[in-house]
Amino acid sequence: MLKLYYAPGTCSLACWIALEWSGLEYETVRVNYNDPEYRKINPLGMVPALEIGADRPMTQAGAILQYIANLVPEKDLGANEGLENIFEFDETALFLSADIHPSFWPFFNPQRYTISENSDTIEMARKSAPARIDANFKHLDDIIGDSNHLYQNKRTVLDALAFIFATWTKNLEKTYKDYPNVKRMVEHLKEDPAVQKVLTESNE
Ligand SMILES: N[C@@H](CCC(=O)N[C@@H](CS)C(=O)NCC(=O)O)C(=O)O
Repeated sequence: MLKLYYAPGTCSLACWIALEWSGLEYETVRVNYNDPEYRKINPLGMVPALEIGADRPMTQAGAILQYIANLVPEKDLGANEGLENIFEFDETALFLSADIHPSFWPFFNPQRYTISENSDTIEMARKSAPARIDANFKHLDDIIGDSNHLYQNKRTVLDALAFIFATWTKNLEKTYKDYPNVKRMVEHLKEDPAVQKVLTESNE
């Protein structure tokens, strides 16, 4: 059975939501990413990781999400056929994983972005984050446009990842509610029973 390693509030919850949408059987394991035992699963000590019964666990949220989508083509959670359609999906997936996600890192772990141990300097590193987050959320808003989704006006695993990132803006001066299309997408997803289940169970 598929086994998802997760931590509350993290990008790993997007994989959990995708698993719910997939209808596949799975189990979840809550981890503390500082736990040395978990380093045997993911040497980087990050979530998510997905065990599929193969030699080694899978890592990288974007790749795991696409894997889940590919397991259940009948659920239509991934790219549409055709080179350009696949490109558009990959382009948006990489924007999420390689642009939006890292823009939050100085906000959550500012100490990694300076060699100083001075708390004012660390706080300055943290304050560098919102400008990039804002630029990325403006672009995300444009991608969503007047639909409720990130990709070709249909629900895909990308929506789940964007949803989790949007929840991370809650302690910023500008939250997801300041981006009208993102706000609409988030509100749409908050009505989804799979999303509600994951948000509830991941906090238990
Ligand atoms: N590139 C990885 C990044 C995963 C990642 O940043 N996970 C965060 C939670 S959202 C984490 O495990 N952070 C722990 C840490 O940075 O030590 C992916 O997309 O899966």
